[in-house]
Amino acid sequence: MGLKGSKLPEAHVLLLGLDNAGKSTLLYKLKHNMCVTTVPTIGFNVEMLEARKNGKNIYVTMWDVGGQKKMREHWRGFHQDAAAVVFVVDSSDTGRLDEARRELENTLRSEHLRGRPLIILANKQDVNGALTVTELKDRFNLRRAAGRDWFVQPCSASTGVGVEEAFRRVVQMVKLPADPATVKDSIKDRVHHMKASSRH
Ligand SMILES: Nc1nc2c(ncn2[C@@H]2O[C@H](COP(=O)(O)OP(=O)(O)O)[C@@H](O)[C@H]2O)c(=O)[nH]1
Ligand SMILES: [Mg+2]
Repeated sequence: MGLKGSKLPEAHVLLLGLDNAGKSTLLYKLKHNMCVTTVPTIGFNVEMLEARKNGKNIYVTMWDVGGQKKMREHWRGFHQDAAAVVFVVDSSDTGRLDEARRELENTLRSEHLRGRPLIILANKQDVNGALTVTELKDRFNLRRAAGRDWFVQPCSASTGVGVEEAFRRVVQMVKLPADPATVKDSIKDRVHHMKASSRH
């Protein structure tokens, strides 16, 4: 969890995407490096992962706030301190690609996320007929992600292929916060707020 009083720099990463994209599977694959059976995220999951950036140890805190419609309004509250956005796409669900693209566009419109790096995970590459990175880039019209660093990484959260690479890319692209103390306080507030709102 991201709440222990560590002094290491901490980067907050938003793990976003439609429900069923594979966010929770990815998070637990990263955390435990094993496949787990997930249940739809009602509230949110948060995991703190250790990494090295520029020769220093850092924590990367990954926030998976759930992709279901009723939770999407809460995404906004997470934007303020985000060091990067990871947007997970089910590359095998071509029927929902437009919906995913619209969600991504909405997310990137947030003032708070201006200039934040974007890592799109073309997940479920193990499924026959899954879109390739090139196809996904075309469908998402990614030339418009101008003004930020972005990268599309193919992966399979269930087999683990590409997952380590995805995490390395995130660590490489995140921007560490200038003032970690301010970030810490707002995280406590946020956890309380999220716990309260996930109860009803
Ligand atoms: N075949 C395949 N299934 C996946 C992959 N990632 C996730 N899933 C499955 O997709 C479903 C939704 O995953 P979940 O992590 O709960 O999605 P979330 O709603 O984004 O958190 C689950 O049945 C997962 O087992 C993947 O890379 N390949
Ligand atoms: Mg989930």
